[in-house]
Amino acid sequence: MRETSFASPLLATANSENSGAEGLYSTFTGTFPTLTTEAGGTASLSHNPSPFPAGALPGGDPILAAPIPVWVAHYPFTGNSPASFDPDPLSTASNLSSVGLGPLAYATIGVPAPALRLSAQNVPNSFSLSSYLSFTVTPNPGHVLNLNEFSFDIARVFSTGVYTVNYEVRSSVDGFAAAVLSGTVTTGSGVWGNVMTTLGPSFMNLSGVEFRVYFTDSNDSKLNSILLDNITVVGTTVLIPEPETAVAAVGLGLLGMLPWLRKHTSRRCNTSWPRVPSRRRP
Ligand SMILES: [Ca+2]
Repeated sequence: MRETSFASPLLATANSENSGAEGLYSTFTGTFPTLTTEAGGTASLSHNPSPFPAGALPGGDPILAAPIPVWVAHYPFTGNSPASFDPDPLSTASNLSSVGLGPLAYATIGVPAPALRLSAQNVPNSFSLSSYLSFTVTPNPGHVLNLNEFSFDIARVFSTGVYTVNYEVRSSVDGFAAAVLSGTVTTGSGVWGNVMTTLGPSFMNLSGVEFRVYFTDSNDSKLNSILLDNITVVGTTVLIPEPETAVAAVGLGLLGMLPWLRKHTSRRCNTSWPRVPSRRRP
C-alpha cells in the first residue's frame, strides 16, 4: 500500500494497491495542486485503477472537490452566550468580547432571539478606536484561513427623539486601519437589517485574524440601544502547501509532472514495492 498526501484540501488522499504497471497513472483526471515527496526526493503517487471524475469515488475514497465555504465564526448569542457557534473543525473563533462598550448584555428579541444589546450609555457619540466588539479566528496548526464574507444583523431601539447609529468593521489584516464594512442604521426602532460585505484578496492565506466592530451613536439615553445578531464570517480553512511541492507545482505544472512521476516512481520506488519478475524467454 502506497499513500500519497496532497498538501491541499482540494484533493484528499486516494490509496490503492500498487500493481507496478505504469499505465495506471494515466488514468488520473483532474488536477493535483501539490504532491509530497519522500525523503531523498523521490516522488510518490498513489492511484485508483479507474478514472474518476470530480465526484464521489467508489468505496468512499475522499475526492477532488473545491473547498466549500463555511461559517468560521458565527455569533447567534444563543443562550445569551458570546461563543462562536460555527461548524469549522479546522479553526477556532474566540468568544466575542467588549472593549470600551460596557459589559455584554442581551435582548429578548433577535433573529431569532436573543441578540446582543449595547446600551447607548456605553456607546461613544464620536468615533473611538478604543470602543469596539472583538473576536479572533485562528486556524489549526498547518492551516491558513481564506475569508470570503463578513455579515451581521443590526437594529436600533429608541423610544423618543432621534437616535443615530453608525457601525464600522475593521480587521488586523491592515492593523485596523480601514473599514471593510461601514454604514448607518436607517431602519425603524426594533426593525432588523442585514449588512454584508465580501472580503478581498488581502483576506487570503491568513495565519489568524481579529475583527473589531466599532459603533457610534447620537446620545446616551438609557432608553436607546443597539442590537446585534448573527455576526458571521464565511470562509475556508485549508492546509498550507509544502514549500518544495509548491515550487514544483509552480515550476512544472502538476499535470506536466505526471510523465516524470511515472518514470521515477517505477524506477526508484521499487525497493519497497513488490516487483513483477520479468519473464524469461525459454
Ligand atoms: Ca451613546
